[in-house]
Amino acid sequence: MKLEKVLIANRGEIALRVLRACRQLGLKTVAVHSTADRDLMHVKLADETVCIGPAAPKDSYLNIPSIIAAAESTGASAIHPGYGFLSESADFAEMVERSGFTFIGPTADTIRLMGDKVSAKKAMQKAGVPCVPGSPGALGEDIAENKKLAAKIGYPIIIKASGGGGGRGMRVVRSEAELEDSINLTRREADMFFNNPAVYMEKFLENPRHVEFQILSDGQGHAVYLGERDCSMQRRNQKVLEEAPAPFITAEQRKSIGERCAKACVEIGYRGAGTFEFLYENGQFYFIEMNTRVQVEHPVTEMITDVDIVREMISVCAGNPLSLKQSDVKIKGHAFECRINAEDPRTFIPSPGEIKMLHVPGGPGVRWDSHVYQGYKVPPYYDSLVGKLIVHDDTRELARFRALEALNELVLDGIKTNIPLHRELLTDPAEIKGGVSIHYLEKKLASESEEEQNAAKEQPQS
Ligand code: MV4
Repeated sequence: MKLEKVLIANRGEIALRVLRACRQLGLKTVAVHSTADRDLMHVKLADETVCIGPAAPKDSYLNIPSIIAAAESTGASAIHPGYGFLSESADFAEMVERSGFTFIGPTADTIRLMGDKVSAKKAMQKAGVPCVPGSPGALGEDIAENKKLAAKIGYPIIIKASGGGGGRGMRVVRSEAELEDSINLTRREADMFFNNPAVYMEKFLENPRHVEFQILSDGQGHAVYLGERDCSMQRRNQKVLEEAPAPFITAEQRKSIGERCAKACVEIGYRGAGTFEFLYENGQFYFIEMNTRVQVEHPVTEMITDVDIVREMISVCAGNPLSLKQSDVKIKGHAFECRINAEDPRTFIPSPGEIKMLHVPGGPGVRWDSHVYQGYKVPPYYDSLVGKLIVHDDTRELARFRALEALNELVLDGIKTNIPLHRELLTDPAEIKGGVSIHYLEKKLASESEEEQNAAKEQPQS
């Protein structure tokens, strides 16, 4: 290992996850934190700590000069960005490398390529990854031309901002009459939000699943795929419950798509951990975006493959060749991850505050990835994830039982959490069957609130 000391440019559970991987590799750690995060668990455990600014993310976890200065002053050799914050900022990766540190992730050029959804799609199409049918590139100004293109693709279509991603800057178009206004509106939003007016067109898939492939690649000609995850159970682009492998995906499909993703990584010289996001509908995979970071839900893949994704991403970014071959990757059993959020289980309003009592579940096949402890105060400034409950067992049904048992053992009092929602989801008939679409949860919540309103009308006195 050519690295000695890693600065962790993140907070919460992922900062602790990265710290654990560093310890496993014999690396020293530097925790940088905001003034609101002095009490974080990984700050207590790190070899060195640096306060990089006030609570507001733009003044601390998004403050590039502060983070680089902290790396400089502590003599760190590398920076791990975690997820969110600066993890997919090409400018940050570039600044880190120019300042003489190793960025634990792909090169700035790769992040830029994938951050621009039009160039990402072109690169993946060229590498043989199946994509959603759509415009060959960014849309031009000629409306007659765009109408022709949309007619050829077939309505409904979706207009997406090339600089967007993760569900921001998109508009569905159901008929030619709406096309011109929709393109113009999406363009203006794209220019405002992403400083890039480029938009593109795709066939709109009405009821797909979200299935993503995890890859590891060393940028030295070796890449492996670690199978796929199903992340369809989401609300407003926030994933709630993830699993691996994805229900009803065959070994042949896994191999076929996985091999194409791995080959694409070799072709673009990809370094680190990466995720290919697909929509899956009627037995077909359609690439939409690539994430160039470690993801929240990486543990479900770790559980079914026994590969330490975070350790491996650090190792390859330190310049080591991939420590495993594709033939070493064996998918075993089934895993679920419940994202436990500090929020009202019905309204989803964040619920920061002190954790008065905490008891975490345990036993075989149970993993708790969390930075919180009894007496910890969940601050109001950041996202509401307080822990991830990950379970593994031989079959999907056994893993589901295990998740329910573990949720029963879990005590997290003092703040509101979405634990009741997870209980509800893991006993939902459609979830038991598996393979729900990306719209399932929102439809379920809408129909439940309608039922409640009807019940209230029938009994106005209560
Ligand atoms: C789509 C789509 C349907 N058809 N593209 C939203 C997040 C962004 N990563 C891409 N998204 C979508 N792209 C086509 N051609 C539906 C969505 C979508 C979605 C995708 C994955 C997970 C959740 C979603 C929720 C709403 C819409």
